Amino acid sequence: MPIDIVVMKAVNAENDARAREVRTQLTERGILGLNFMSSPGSGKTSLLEETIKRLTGELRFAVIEGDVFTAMDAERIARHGVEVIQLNTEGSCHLTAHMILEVLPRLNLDGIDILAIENIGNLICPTSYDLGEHRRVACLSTAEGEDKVDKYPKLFSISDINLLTKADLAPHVNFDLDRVAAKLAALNTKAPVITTSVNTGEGLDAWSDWLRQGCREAAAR
Ligand SMILES: Nc1nc2c(ncn2[C@@H]2O[C@H](COP(=O)(O)OP(=O)(O)OP(=O)(O)O)[C@@H](O)[C@H]2O)c(=O)[nH]1
Ligand SMILES: [Mg+2]
Repeated sequence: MPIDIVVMKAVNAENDARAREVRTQLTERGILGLNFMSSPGSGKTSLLEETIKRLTGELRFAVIEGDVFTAMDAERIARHGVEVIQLNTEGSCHLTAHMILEVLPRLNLDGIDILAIENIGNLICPTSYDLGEHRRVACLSTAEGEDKVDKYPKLFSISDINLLTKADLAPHVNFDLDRVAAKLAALNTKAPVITTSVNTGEGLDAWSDWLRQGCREAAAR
């Protein structure tokens, strides 16, 4: 018997209005706003740490860390001498633009090139909430399995870049990087796909170039 599938979409006009406020504030300052989204443990904070280390002296970062509980990720970022705030949702599976608007005044954004927002680890809820970012960064780690692009397509189809993280683990977890990269490229023809590993440094030059280009565009707005 065919399965009855019901699709229901939430409309969130209030969040969108707050997101526009955030985006305006960032745009006026020439800051590139990034929203990092992916599963828990797929390597968002590790990538941010490695990126900050590599680009120190060239680009200045501020970071908003989203987690359900703990300040662990903010503590990791703070070790790199970067302005950071930890947002705890205490249960909610995503950040909202309202939360970002609330904490923005607490960050010193003078001279900042990139505001990186690490969303709650989750492939579903964050995709429905514009945070006021300019670009959405989606990560998929090899350890999660090849099927995640098919099972959770929305994130990878609305993103501005798709990063295949933990490339160094691919041979150990039966993950065909080329096959998944092709699948992502077909799903989202506008977003580049970059294979990365913070352990080997693979892909981090291309990722840094993508950030540099985004910053040039943000400064020219
Ligand atoms: N082998 C390998 N391990 C990695 C890589 N990147 C991150 N890891 C490891 O993956 C684990 C999770 O990384 P995090 O950076 O904390 O992941 P996250 O996406 O920020 O996790 P949440 O904030 O909980 O959603 C850590 O033990 C990292 O050391 C990588 O490129 N290769
Ligand atoms: Mg993290």
